[in-house]
Order: sequence, then structure tokens, then C-alpha cells
Amino acid sequence: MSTIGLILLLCAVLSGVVSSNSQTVHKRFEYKFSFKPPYLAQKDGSVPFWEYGGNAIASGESVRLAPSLRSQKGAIWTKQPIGFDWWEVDIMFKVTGRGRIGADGLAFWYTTQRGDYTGEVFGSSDRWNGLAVIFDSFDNDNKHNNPYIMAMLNDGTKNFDHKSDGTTQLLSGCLRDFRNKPFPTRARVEYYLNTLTVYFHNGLTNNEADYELCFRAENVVLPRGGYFGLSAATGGLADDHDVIHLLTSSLYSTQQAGGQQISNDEQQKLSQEYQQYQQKLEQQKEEYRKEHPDEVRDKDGEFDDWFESDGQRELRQIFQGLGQIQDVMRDLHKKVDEVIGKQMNSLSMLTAVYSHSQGQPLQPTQPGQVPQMPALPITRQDWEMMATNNQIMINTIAELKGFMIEVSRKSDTLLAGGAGSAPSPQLLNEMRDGLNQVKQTVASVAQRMAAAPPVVAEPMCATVSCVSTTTLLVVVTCQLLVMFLYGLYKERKEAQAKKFF
Ligand code: MAN
Ligand code: CA
Ligand code: CA
Repeated sequence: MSTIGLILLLCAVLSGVVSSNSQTVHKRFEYKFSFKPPYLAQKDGSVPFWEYGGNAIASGESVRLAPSLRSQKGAIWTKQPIGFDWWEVDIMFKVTGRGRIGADGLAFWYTTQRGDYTGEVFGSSDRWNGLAVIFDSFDNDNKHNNPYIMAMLNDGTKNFDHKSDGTTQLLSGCLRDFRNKPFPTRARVEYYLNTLTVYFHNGLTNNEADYELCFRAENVVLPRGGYFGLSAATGGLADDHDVIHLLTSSLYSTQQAGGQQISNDEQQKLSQEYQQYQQKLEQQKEEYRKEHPDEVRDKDGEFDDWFESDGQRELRQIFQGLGQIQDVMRDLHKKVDEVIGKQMNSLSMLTAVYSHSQGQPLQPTQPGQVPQMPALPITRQDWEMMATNNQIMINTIAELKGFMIEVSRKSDTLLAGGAGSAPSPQLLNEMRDGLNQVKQTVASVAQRMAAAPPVVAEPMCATVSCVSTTTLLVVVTCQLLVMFLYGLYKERKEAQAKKFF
């Protein structure tokens, strides 16, 4: 029967090299370093490519590494050493128990030697050489920091300090509850280009997308050709420690992938193997039907599995609802993060402008770095000052606009009445009045601008070369007047010249 399981694994291999990130990482499923249901264990209880011992028991659906009885220990190890440098292992497991607190936990191993089945460290050997990712349920040091997920590296010399939950020995970790969850919990351990990353799925949903980062550690050097293993232990307190699947993929960078593609020979060999397994499966199915004629379903009971009780339906709906709420919460979380990020940016910029207006120069902490924004708050008074300044600017601009319209109207009248002839004394007086009016308005604008409280943005001119608004207005108005007078003068000249011809 277990051949079905194998066939499923083979199918995944034949699907070829999978690219998780089409740009850089190529993934290849490694069936010889994996197990999963259905038909996880064969009829004789063996798990293809794996060996297990101690109190561990394998069934078609899972491997129970340690049952919920006192002082139990068990482990499962790959038969062959791993022949690739970088890998990703996905472990689906359930730690369940009737107690509010359970013990002791399980561990994932990548070590140069297979460990014991009844060792001291969560069922495996101490002083290992390689990596342990430990899911420690029980708070031995009473620091209220369990269940905890942690990684520990060992070169074969260190003893795990069970009494302190290995607190001083860990490489990295995260506080996560993995006991008694509605769906199986999952962990993804990735070792790629000497970076070790552990993701965790809390089992509150059965959604593939719900992995969260537990930790990432760089510059991790693991010995080559290690074995994968899983182990678990109980003590005075006990939980069931069930592993539903362990799926291994080798990882290759784009350059590596070229050399690692499956050769034609290998592909042929694999498809032959696949055909053989399929034939064997059919034979076994046939045998099973002959041996168990009662278990072959009668037509009436055929769709029994399709129905659910009221209680089952309610539970399913609750979990579905929970899953949806989680999806929404995740999206909201992302959006809030974005908004907070933007707000922080704006705030630091405003604070920098404010502090600069107070005479504090912006200073880069390191050469070539953006100046650090001092963390000065912007007070209500500052906001009010800014608002007042804005209003003054708006009023002044409106006044200037009105004045410009007036000037333009007067110049039109002047041009219409005086074109082609010398300006009359009345016109000259009007022009003088106009000029005086311009002067007065510009002077009053200048006065207002000077009297207004300092605009927060004004000191920016100290760093960027610019002119004040008043100067700009004076220059623009003078320019307009000069142009207007020059136009008048030119027209007169032309009219005089025409008289001569
Ligand atoms: C006892 C001992 C410990 C163990 C706890 C929880 O105190 O067996 O080693 O961690 O129970 O099982
Ligand atoms: Ca512990
Ligand atoms: Ca602890």
C-alpha cells in the first residue's frame, strides 16, 4: 500500500525542477528525504528511505515520535546522507495533550551522524555535530518563555542545558505556541547560501500562506553530507508528538541549476521506476479488494463521506470564519504598517524643518548619509503659526491680483487714448499716480511680510539660494512697469517717424 505514497513523491520529482523564485532559486523535491501521507508507512510499518526507533510508531497518516505517556523518547532518521548543499524542509506536526501545560517537545536535526533513538536531547543524542531546531514545550527554567522555537548549532563539543531550556546556547529563536491547535502546525527550515531561516505556521488556519518568520541567521556553516532527523521526548508531563509530513527540497542558484538539471538517463530511470511502482500499486489494490470484500463499499454508502453532522458543519464554519478574519487582519496589518511608515517619514521631515528653523543645522551622522532628523516635536503653536502665515500669503496674493487687474485696465485706457500722440499732462499725472500706487502697495506687502511671524519653511533659504517673496514681488512689478513705459515710448517714436514720411 505504501507504494501509493511513493508514487505521489515520484510524481513530484518527475514534475522537474521547480523554481520558487524564478530569478534566483530553483527548487527540486527530494523524495528520498521526505515522507507524507497517505500510506506514509508500509504494511510492515517501515517508512521508505527512513528508519525510526525508540517509542516512535509510524502509521499510514503520521509518525508518532513520542506518545503522551511519561518518559517516552523516539526518533526517525534518513537512511542516506544529504547530497546537496542548500535545502528547505517543511515539517507539518501536531503537539497535543490534555494538560494546560505539556512536555517536552520535538526537534528537527541536520547532523553528521544519525542520533540515538532514546537520547538526552528531546529523544536524540547530545553533543551533536550540526543543527538542531527545537520546539520546546516545557518551561524548565520557569522563565515563562515556553513554548519556544529555537535553533542551536553544535560542533560535537557542547552539552545541551535542558534545565535552562538552552537559553544561553541558542543561535536564535522565537516564542510561539504550537500546542493543541485546530489545524496542524508547520515549520519551514531553509538553509540557503549559509543563511538559516525558520518560518512558522501557527495552525490557526489551514491556509498555505500563513507562514510567519520566526528568525533568520546569517553566516551559518553546516557540515556537508549530514542526515535529517526528527525526535521527541516526554518527561514528568507528556504530549503526543505527531509528524504528518516532512518534505525536503534541494535549492540551487540559477548558475548551479544548469549543472544540476536531471540528465536524460536519470529521467528515463525515474520514469521506469514510476511505471513499476504504478503496476505494483494496481496489483496491491486488486489483492486488497479480494482480501477485504466487506470493505468494498456498497452503492448506498458510497457518498457517506460527503455528509457532515451539524456539529462538524458548525466547527468547519467557525474555522472558515476565523481564517477569513485572519486574512483581513493580515491585510489590515500591512496597510497600517504602510500608513505608519509614511507618517513617520512626513513627521521626521517636518521635525527637521522645524528644528532647522530653530537654528539647528542638519548634520549627517556619517559622511554620505542623509542627515538624521532630530526628534523634536512640532507643537500646536507651530501649526497655528504656519496656518496664519498661509492665510496672510493667500490674502496678499489676492490683493496683488486685484491690483494687477487695475494696472492692466489703466494701461489699456492709456494705450487707447494716447497712441500716436504725445502723452498729455493729464496722462502723465495718471501715470505718476499709478506708479505711486504700485510703490505703496509693494511697500505695504513688504511691511506685512516683515511683520508676519517667521514662516517655518523660510529658513530653508539658508541652505538653498533663493530670494524673499517681497523682493520677488518688487522685481516683478518694476519689470512690468518698465515694459509698459517702454511700450508707450516705442509707440510714440513710431508715430513720430510716420509723420516724417
Ligand atoms: C520532569 C523532568 C523534566 C521534564 C519535565 C516535564 O520535571 O522529567 O526533565 O522536562 O518533567 O516533562
Ligand atoms: Ca524545556
Ligand atoms: Ca524556559
